[in-house]
Amino acid sequence: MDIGLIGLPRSGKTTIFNLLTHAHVDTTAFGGKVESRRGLAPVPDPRLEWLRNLYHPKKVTPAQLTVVDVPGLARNDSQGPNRFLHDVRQVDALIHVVRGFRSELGEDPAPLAELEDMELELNLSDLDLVEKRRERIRAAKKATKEMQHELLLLDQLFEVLESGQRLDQLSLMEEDRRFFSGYQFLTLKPMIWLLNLDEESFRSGHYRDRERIEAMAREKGIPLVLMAGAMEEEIQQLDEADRIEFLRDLGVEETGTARLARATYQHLGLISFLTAGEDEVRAWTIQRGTRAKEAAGKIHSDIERGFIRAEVVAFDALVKAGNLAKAREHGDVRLEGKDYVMQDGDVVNFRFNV
Ligand SMILES: Nc1nc2c(ncn2[C@@H]2O[C@H](COP(=O)(O)OP(=O)(O)O)[C@@H](O)[C@H]2O)c(=O)[nH]1
Ligand SMILES: [Mg+2]
Repeated sequence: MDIGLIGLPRSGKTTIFNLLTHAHVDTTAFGGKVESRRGLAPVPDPRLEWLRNLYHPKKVTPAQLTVVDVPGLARNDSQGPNRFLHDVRQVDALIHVVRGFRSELGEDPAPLAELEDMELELNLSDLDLVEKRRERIRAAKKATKEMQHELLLLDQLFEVLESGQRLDQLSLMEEDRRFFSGYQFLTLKPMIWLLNLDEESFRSGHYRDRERIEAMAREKGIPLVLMAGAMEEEIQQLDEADRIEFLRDLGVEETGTARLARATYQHLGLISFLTAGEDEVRAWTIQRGTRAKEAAGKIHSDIERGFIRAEVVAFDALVKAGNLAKAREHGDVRLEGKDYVMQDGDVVNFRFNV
C-alpha cells in the first residue's frame, strides 16, 4: 500500500518525507523533482520495546508504510494538473501537506484555501471520469442490464460530487464498490490532512482559519494532524534523553512524525500482529478483519499453505503475565484455527508443516 504526500510546491512534503523515512533529500533547491520518490516509514510501536526487553532478540523490525513524495501541484502550470493527477492515481492513500508557515518568499499561510483548492481539483477529476463514462454508456447502441445499473450508480456519484462531497462519503453496497474499483477515483482514496505549522502556531495550537478547517475535516471525515516540520527536523537530531525533554517541554508525548504514522495506519484500517523470539521481534501489517491463515501468509507463503494452528496471546495479557510461560499457566495462550480473526497486538506463533 503506497501513501502519497501531496500538496503545493514548498509546503514541506519533502521535509515530511525525510522525517518519516529518515532520508536526507535536499529541500533547499527550488524547482523540485519531477518524479515521485519512494521510501519506507517505520510505524512506531511501544510494544516492540517491551518485547525487546523480554527476548533480547538479534533484531527488532517495526511495521512499515511505503511513502511517496509526489511532485507538487503547481499553480498556473498548464502541464501540472494532468501529470499531478496521474501521479496521485498511482497511490492508495493521500496525505495532503498544507503550508502553515510563512514561506521563504514571505507569503502568509493560507491553509483553508490550499485545502479547498486540492479538494476541488480531486473532485473535478472524479467528475470528469464519471461524465466520460456516462457518455460512453449513453452512446452505446445496446445497453446491457449491467450497463444500465452502472448508469444509475454513476448518476448517484455525479450528484455526490456535484454537491462538493467526496465519494468516500457515499455508502455504496459492497458489490457496487467493487464495480468501481477499476476507476481509481481520487476522492475514494483515504485522505489525511497534515498542517505543517511554524513552531509558534504549533505550540499555541492557534492557526489561521482553525475553526473552519476543523469543521470541514469533521464534515468530510478526514483526520487532521498538526505538526511543525522544521522543528521536527531538529527534534530528530537530538539524542533520546534530549528528545524526551524537548517533547515534555512541548507538552506532547510523541513526535509529530510518530503521530502522523500512527494516524495514517489507523485511518487505513491497518493493525499489527507481533512475532517474538530470540532471533527477531517484529510487527506485521494486516488489514483489520484478516484471518489467521491469511495473516500467516504475510510471513511466508509456506506457513499459509501448511497452516495448522495459531498460538495466540494478546499483548496486554502477555504483559500482565510477565512472559509466555506464565501466560500459558494462566490459560491466556489460545490455539486458534485458520478462520480466527486476528486482533491488533496479537503475539502469534504459527504452527505449520511443509
Ligand atoms: N518555517 C518552516 N519552514 C518549513 C517547514 N517545513 C518545511 N519548511 C521549509 O519550506 C521549504 C520547502 O520545503 P520542502 O519540504 O522542500 O517542500 P516541498 O516542495 O513541498 O517538498 C524548505 O525551505 C523547508 O526548509 C516548517 O514547518 N516551518
Ligand atoms: Mg519536494
